[in-house]
Amino acid sequence: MTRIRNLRAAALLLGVSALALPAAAVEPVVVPEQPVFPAQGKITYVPRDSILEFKALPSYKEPAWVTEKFVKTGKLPPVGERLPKEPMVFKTGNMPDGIGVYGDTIRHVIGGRPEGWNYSAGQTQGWGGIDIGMSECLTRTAPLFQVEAKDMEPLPNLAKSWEWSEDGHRLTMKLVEGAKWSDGDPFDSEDIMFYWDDNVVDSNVSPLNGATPETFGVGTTLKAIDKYTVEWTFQEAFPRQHLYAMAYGTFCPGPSHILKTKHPKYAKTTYDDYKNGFPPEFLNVPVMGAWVPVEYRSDDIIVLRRNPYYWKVDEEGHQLPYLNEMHYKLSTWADRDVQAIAGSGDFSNLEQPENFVESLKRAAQETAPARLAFGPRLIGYNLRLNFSANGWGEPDERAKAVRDLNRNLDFRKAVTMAVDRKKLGEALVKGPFTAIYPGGLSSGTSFYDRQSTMYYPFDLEGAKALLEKAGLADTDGNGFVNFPVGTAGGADVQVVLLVNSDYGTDRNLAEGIVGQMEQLGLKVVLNAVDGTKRDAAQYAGRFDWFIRRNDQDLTSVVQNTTQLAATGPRTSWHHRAGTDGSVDLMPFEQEMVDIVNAFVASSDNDKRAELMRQYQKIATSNLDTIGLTEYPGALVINKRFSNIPEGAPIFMFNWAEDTIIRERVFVAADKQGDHELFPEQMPGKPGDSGPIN
Ligand code: BQZ
Repeated sequence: MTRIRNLRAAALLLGVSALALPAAAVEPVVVPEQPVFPAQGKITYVPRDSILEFKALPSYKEPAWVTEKFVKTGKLPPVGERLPKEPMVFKTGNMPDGIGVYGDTIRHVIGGRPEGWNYSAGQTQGWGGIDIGMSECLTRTAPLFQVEAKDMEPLPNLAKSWEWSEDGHRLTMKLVEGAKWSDGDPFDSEDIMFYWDDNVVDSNVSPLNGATPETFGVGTTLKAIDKYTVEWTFQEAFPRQHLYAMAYGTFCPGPSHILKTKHPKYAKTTYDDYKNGFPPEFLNVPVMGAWVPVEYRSDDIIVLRRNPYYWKVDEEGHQLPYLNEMHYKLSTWADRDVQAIAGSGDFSNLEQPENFVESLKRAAQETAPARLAFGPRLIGYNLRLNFSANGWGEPDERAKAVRDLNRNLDFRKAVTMAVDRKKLGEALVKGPFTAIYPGGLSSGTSFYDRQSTMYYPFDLEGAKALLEKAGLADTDGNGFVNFPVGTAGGADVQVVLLVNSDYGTDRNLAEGIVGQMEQLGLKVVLNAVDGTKRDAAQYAGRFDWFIRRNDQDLTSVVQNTTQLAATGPRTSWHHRAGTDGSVDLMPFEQEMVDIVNAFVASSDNDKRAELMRQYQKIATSNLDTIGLTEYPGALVINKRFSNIPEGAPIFMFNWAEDTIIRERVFVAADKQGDHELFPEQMPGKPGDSGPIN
């Protein structure tokens, strides 16, 4: 690099434009060490089997008011008949504050809005933990943050056990036996097969969080053996990796007895009727989760009440959850931070750096109602370029021309070298939080290897030379490069940047990119829409570039692994199948696909670590994504709650709403507030207008 700089300096002295010099073949360097950030809270690693088990207990308990007002009046069967033969038992030894007591609620604040309850058909319930609390999935991974790598395997959940065939191509799964939906309807393999056949495999339906058949391995099949047994068949042998995909959010079955009434395969309806058939006003929708939605006030609040058939207990036989109620105040993500810190809300994932300093100041005061603990640097943002050149998202001539540029490595190098990541990070928050992040795996994941993480340092002049090498020049002298004559009319290159307007951080990063690309001579315009519209546009391929906060694939590798590359027609975030059904992979992308598939098929930890080093080098050298910044998040939770695991990260295998295991969180009797809005009430029947007394 020095040689090139000297040449440029000489050229400038001679009055020769540095641009006239042939752009050097710019090679990346190893990303610099990040400033150390001391994550607060110490994780105590525990054996995987010390968290929970399935077994019958001699007796079971429930809140006294449930017995008095619902069992003795015949509205509910006795608690023992509402539980499965062998309920899930949370082990006291893994509960930081032990056996809890009933009462109180968690007052969440969320920035999303519910489209409806049909998670299986891709509707969001507003995020912020509401879908996590209502949906139970075959396996569970979020609590694994406390389990060492050598002991790592997803926890049983709706699938209470599983067994591999001799040759490793078949996995037989036993479901929890005798569990019921919150309306008393039996849970069994019919629910599993409806989710698989009629929501994942049926290409007319796209479940929330993007499950496709390839999420579980190309060619994978699933069938029911009996009411409580299903059998997976895989092309690879022993692809243990797929057990992670059976956790939240890719294998969380819905209530088939309700959903089938609107699914075109079983009713005279359209797929739109099916997706939109259970609007937020359809209350008491049956769930397997701990709380049932009983109240919805648009733009105000969603209230959920305890599920009378919840299939989990503590070691003394108390049916969970301890908390009777759950609130989701419909506000903004920034307000979630403010309310959690102020004490009018109870929980936040502090994930927008713009709120860090104020939150830290308030939480440091003696009187602060909430505790705040930072975890490792696991929140990261990438700029993702649409790589599809065969029609994904039906691009017009301009968009097609932009995608051709996106597929040009010199163009991607120009873009990445024009990004001043130090400035981007400092614009969000000053201090030791943000770090240069070139893209690829998060520095907080156990698979991260800095030596394999390649980085093109900020170099605006070098970037301009590469833009010229990519065939772009400012032919009309207005400061922005133009398409070559004959392409998109030789107009200014204009790139539309899709961004989620629900977050200040997303918007600030996007505005930073617009400004820095202007310095490069590239015109970027924002398309800022709310999260639901952002997701819809992204899934449909209707974008040139988009900014996305990292998902579990980059922060844990083992969760959502197939999203690390275009391993299937609909797995990558920025490159999916075009109109001919194929994904027009570039050579480096094919290498990434092969590495990810080899990772999934391997159970050898050393080999898996080596494969991820190879992945990281190829992904960052070829700029599969253009990293922007990375920083730690902090869990903010009201001090009255007990059983919050120390060191719980806000994001790793999943978000903290899952990681803290809310169904065993409680409030000691002397700390309970009168926050319940429907005290001593229970969910009604599906479609009822509210809870019942
Ligand atoms: C956490 C999370 C729980 C989705 C969502 C939201 C959607 C995305 C992402 C996060 C919100 C909160 O994240 O920001 O802290 O509570 O809900 O689900 O950003 O727009 O599509 O991937 O998880």
